[in-house]
Amino acid sequence: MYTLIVGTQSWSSWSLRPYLALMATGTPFEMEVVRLRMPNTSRQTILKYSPAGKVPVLKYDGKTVWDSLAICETLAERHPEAQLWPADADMRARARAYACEMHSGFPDVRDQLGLDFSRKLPLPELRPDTRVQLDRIISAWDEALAAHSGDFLFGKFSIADCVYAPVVSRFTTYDVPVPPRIKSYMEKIWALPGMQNWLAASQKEVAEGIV
Ligand SMILES: N[C@@H](CCC(=O)N[C@@H](CS)C(=O)NCC(=O)O)C(=O)O
Repeated sequence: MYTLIVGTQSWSSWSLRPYLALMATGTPFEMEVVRLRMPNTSRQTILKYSPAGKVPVLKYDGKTVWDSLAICETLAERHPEAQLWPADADMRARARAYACEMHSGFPDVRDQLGLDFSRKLPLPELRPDTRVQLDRIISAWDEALAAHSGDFLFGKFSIADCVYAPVVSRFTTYDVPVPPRIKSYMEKIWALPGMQNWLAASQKEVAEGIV
């Protein structure tokens, strides 16, 4: 049995990624939510789960895996039947490049368009670096969607989609203008049961005044 420890769902983009991957395996799991941005307690609470002091964290069989991408990779290895990466080696290499580009990049998009999962907010005046990074995301998605038939970046749902799902939320929150192909991709991501669960949890956080 897996336990996934995540952060406040309205804010924790990193947590959403392995949650979607875990949902795609179809395996039952439990989830614990740590409240973020609590100056005196968040870090201490997370340290009880992982020495890295960050969420997400995956626990299973007495083992601990931290970092969203490491968790996704672990799930892909443990659940080959879920095909969390494309079966074709060349496509898999590109899907990994997409995932890693997001995992290690786009700092200005993260900074200026902060995740606020269930809210609608005005689009701020974008810094030049943010604009460049947004354009890169849009052109990378467009290229992948044009190259593969199916609903997702590499045809079938994969970790590349998990990694970009928080960006879909940011684009929706700030109403970032996107071309039709990207809009339809975003709708497919929003239709995932995991996204709908996450949205309901975020709406509850808003209603309860947690965020
Ligand atoms: N590279 C890490 C980043 C994890 C991360 O920054 N998590 C944030 C929440 S989204 C966190 O734990 N913040 C709590 C803190 O910094 O005290 C990953 O991919 O999991």
